[in-house]
Amino acid sequence: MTRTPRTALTIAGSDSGGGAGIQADLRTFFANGVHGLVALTAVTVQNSLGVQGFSEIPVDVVTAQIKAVATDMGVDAAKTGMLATAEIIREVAKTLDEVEIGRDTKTPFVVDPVAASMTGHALLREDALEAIRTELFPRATLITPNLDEVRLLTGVEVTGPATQREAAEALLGFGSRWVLVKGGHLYGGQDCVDLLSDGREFIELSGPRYITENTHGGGDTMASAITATLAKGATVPEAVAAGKRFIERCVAESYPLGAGVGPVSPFWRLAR
Ligand code: PXL
Repeated sequence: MTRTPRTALTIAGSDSGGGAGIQADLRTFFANGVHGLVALTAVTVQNSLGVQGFSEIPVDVVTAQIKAVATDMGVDAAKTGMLATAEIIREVAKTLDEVEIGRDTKTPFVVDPVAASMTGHALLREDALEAIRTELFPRATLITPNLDEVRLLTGVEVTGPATQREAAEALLGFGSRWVLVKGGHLYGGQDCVDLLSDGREFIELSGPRYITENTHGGGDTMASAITATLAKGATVPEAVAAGKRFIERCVAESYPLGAGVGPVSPFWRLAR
């Protein structure tokens, strides 16, 4: 018998194209040496050209999945991705309190505030954005918005270091312990600069920008790598630095698939 690995739970949707959502999360968890657990929230119908629609999982089934794994197998860190509806968000928040996952517990909780796919298709019903702010952010150890999500959540248009810091401060106002404002969508610079802050420290993380069209699942993969590293006991700054290194390799080794946007590749380690 071998040693039992740490566990990470993803509460997120399925991507039929296999590049984002729980498929990205599970690949990333296993590639980072933790056992992946899943509470499925929605089933999307999509391919490389975009999302054709989605159907949410009944809310009691979502929360039952969380309770089933948390009470028996134990969760060392958790993350949320696509949550689909305000009702799912509210019930997930309550359930996380019950099983003691979140910023004031021993189990770190990462919120990736997924609102839309890269091609602009909504992955959240309209009233759900407010629920993310009020129900999830106060329970989060770390939130990981991209610049589109920053604009939707705060109204701040990030155009450089000063507005990136302004966005971080505005987002921390919703109550998460840490925020990572990802600068990858800020085109123009040679590097991708992310800003991590808890309101006291402001840590800039800079890395190379790889020129590729194939970045589907990038946000999910980075948040999952951070979550896996937290599950292994790292601090938030350590986990974010590790997540950034991981996503850089995944983007560098992304591949074309279908006529549209191909996926990042979290299996670069295993393939070598
Ligand atoms: O990358 C955001 C995302 C999250 N979850 C699911 C998705 C997508 C993007 O398409 O399909 C299920």
